[in-house]
Amino acid sequence: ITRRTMLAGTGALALGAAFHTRAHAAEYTYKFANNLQTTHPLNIRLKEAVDAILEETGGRLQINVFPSSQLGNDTETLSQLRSGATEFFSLSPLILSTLVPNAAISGIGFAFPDYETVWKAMDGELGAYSRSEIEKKGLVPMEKIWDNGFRQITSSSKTIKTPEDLSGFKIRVPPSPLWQSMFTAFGAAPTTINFAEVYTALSTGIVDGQENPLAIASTAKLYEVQKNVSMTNHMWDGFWFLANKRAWENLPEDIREIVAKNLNAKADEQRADTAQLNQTVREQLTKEHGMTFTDPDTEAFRAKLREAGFYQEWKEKFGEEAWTILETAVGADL
Ligand code: X2X
Repeated sequence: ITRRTMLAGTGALALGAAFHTRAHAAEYTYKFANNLQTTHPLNIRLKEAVDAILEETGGRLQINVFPSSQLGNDTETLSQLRSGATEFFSLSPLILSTLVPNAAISGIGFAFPDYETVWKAMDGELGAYSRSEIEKKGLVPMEKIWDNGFRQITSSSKTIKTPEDLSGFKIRVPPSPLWQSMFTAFGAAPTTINFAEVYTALSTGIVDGQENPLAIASTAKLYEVQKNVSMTNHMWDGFWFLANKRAWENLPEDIREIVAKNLNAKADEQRADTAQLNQTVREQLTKEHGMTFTDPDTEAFRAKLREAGFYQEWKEKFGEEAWTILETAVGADL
């Protein structure tokens, strides 16, 4: 072999190696969709998780996060998850209930008195029951649910002090029969709108109010279109981290273990962040964004649901097994 051929060969090898390194694409490239702003603790911790997963899989699994409903609204993205067009999606149990009816069991009004009871239930039998219902419908839930928080009612003008103040109140609710049922039981006029369209619906006056944890009122800048907050704590809500079954099983076992380990580990950090934010952001919403807070008698709202037959209706819908698991988890008859 002449000297020139050897040099050419070495050059080609070097170029090839450089090309391979530069163009090294992950073996698996998956999408993770969610409906929250990049500033929400869910996206902050999720970014850390996907970076750790890329690192620990040696670059084999790249998960690209699409926040703020970039791939579509919640209803559309749930369809994408089912078809495999999107491989991962974080979704409220109540919106998921359009596919998995009994997943909404964790959203029963006033079921959880505090976060201690929430996590004991969701990391215990109630969470296991919910995940088994989700798996029956062909989706793969990660073990630990992430936190959304206790939901509060906001309005553009009206102060919500008593259940009677909700009479005829034009309130947006997420796409879920349980939300529709709850606010109908309150005597309000609920309108189903996906979260991606909420800010516009409030700013144009299509609805006068909405309900969400304070962390979302802050990160979604709802304070720009809402003036009052009524701390009803009417429901705890979370985000199941869901995978498309085919996409999940397409991953080698060692990669699946790394994904589950990191997502479940970050759940604990996100729960702490979100609870803290829901605690501290009230002062910021008041002082920096001029929101007015009301701390109503929440028992009056709970009594209104009972009088309207809300608990009886949902006990019948969910069935004895699920209802018993819920009442055992919260340590009370609802
Ligand atoms: O749609 C909402 O209000 C939100 C963001 O809280 C949920 O995903 C249920």
